[in-house]
Amino acid sequence: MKFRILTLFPEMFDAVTGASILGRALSNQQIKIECDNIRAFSKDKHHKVDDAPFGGGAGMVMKVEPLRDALNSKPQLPNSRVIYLTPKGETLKHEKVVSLAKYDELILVCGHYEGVDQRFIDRYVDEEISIGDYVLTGGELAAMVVIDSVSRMVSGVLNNEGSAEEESFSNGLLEYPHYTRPQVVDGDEVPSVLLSGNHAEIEKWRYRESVKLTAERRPELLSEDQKQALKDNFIKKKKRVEKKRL
Ligand code: 4HQ
Repeated sequence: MKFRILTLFPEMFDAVTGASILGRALSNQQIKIECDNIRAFSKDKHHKVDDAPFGGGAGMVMKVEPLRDALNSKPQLPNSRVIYLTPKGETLKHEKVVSLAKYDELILVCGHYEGVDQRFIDRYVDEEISIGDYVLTGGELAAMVVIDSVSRMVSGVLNNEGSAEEESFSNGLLEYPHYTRPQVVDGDEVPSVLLSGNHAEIEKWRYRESVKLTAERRPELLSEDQKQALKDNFIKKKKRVEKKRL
């Protein structure tokens, strides 16, 4: 997977190229990150990349020509997508991350100031993506979120091949809680089922914990079947309590 970034601040991407899993994916050539500095494509003597908005108002708008020339400075791969990061875009979700991982190249356009001239978006951008309902100072952090989340879906990037599948969202649920050594810390114990060695029971426990947590925090993520199963369970438990009372 190749990530090409059009940005005014290429240094910001050092944050993801050096460290941890992405650093390894880069040196293993499973991913590639290339920055093009938009300012280098300004033909203006002051390297101007923005200008005042037509119609008036506060802030500045990024000009079409430097963005267009930065984009066209390299050939686009055949299976490629041009993405503009903006709060107006489709909110990034797990399913979107999975589908973006199918491209050979993602070209991420990072805006600053009030954003970019609409004519650049209309002519060159395939899709607009938002990383959430809040406002950043620029598209760079959003682009890094796309790079990080998409990279870990690229085959071979994660050490543990299963770990992308086991996590939150891959089964549509929030993940069950995790525990590691020691068995007791400050008097707090690990749930005994996890020490039982009974893998069928452990799997059942983890699934129940996932459904419980999802019902509490993100009920909108549960399917109708999962909600019905929770209700049936609740009724069963109530009946058991009533029977004990008799
Ligand atoms: N911005 N998700 C404004 C974002 C953003 C987001 C990027 C700030 C674009 C012009 N991008 N610039 N939220 O807030 O993607």
